[in-house]
Amino acid sequence: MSNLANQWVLITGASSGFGAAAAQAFGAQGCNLLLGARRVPQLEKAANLARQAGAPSAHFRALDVAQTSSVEAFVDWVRTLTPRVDVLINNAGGAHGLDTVAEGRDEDWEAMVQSNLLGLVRVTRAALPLMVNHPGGTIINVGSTAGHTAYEGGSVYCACKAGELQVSRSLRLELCGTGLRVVSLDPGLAETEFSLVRFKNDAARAHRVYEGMTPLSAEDIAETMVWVASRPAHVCIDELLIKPTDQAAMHKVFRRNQAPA
Ligand code: NDP
Ligand code: 8X3
Repeated sequence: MSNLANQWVLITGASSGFGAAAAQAFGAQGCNLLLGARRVPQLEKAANLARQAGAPSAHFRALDVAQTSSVEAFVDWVRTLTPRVDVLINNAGGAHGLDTVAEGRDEDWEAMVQSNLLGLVRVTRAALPLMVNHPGGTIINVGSTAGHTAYEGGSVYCACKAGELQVSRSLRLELCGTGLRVVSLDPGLAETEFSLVRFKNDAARAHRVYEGMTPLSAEDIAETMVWVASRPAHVCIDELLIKPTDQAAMHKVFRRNQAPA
């Protein structure tokens, strides 16, 4: 039996991509799930798939990490289901636009800061009382290669993910001695709804991001989340960069069958 069996796992951004795949992967380990995101029908689908995968329970509720009141209501609801959370996955977020600073829009910048950065600290603050003093408990913060390397058009998104990394480092220091571990899981290109959101539902443009290369899948990341959370209690995977083999660096992506320029 998995050492994660019967643990309680809270996943933000569980309606698609990494979060939905994580619900299934932790469900397959016998975990109880607490799923949040704004799109409730997609959350319900993720919860059903997680139950089919083996989750003893999969609960879901609307959550907007950009709103403190929504985060607090969500965690109050969690308290009615369980007195403890063993694994917190701060995954909600994404990029909005690929504009230069000169062309950037306030609404895109604000949405990115609110979800990727402030959302992460809000959810963590609210959930921590349910986590402290559980040796082996795990907080997994989803960062990005964008938090390590800046790229044109990525300014605010890259800043948010660099912020995620520093928040994770601060939190690890603050929680030292509690038995809780803090992991920054930083993926490269992964084909989810990420690019569709970034390019505001322009499916052709989103598709081109992964053209001719083999990106990571949501399942690759979910499997890695299970791995870090299932290490022995004394082992903390502090920071983990995970990229497609075709992506040697942010700007070095090997693409097959590309017409010569
Ligand atoms: P998806 O777009 O598929 O998933 C994003 C998830 O975040 C959705 O469930 C969405 O739910 C949720 N979300 C966004 N804003 C909010 C909000 N304000 N409140 C609650 N939930 C929110 O993309 P990914 O699965 O790829 O992205 C997951 C995380 O991984 C993000 O933080 C992203 O930045 C990061 N990442 C992605 C990479 C990639 O290449 N795909 C690489 C590196 C990191 P809903 O819209 O229903 O609220
Ligand atoms: C998502 C990966 O390279 O599009 O964080 O920023 S990237």
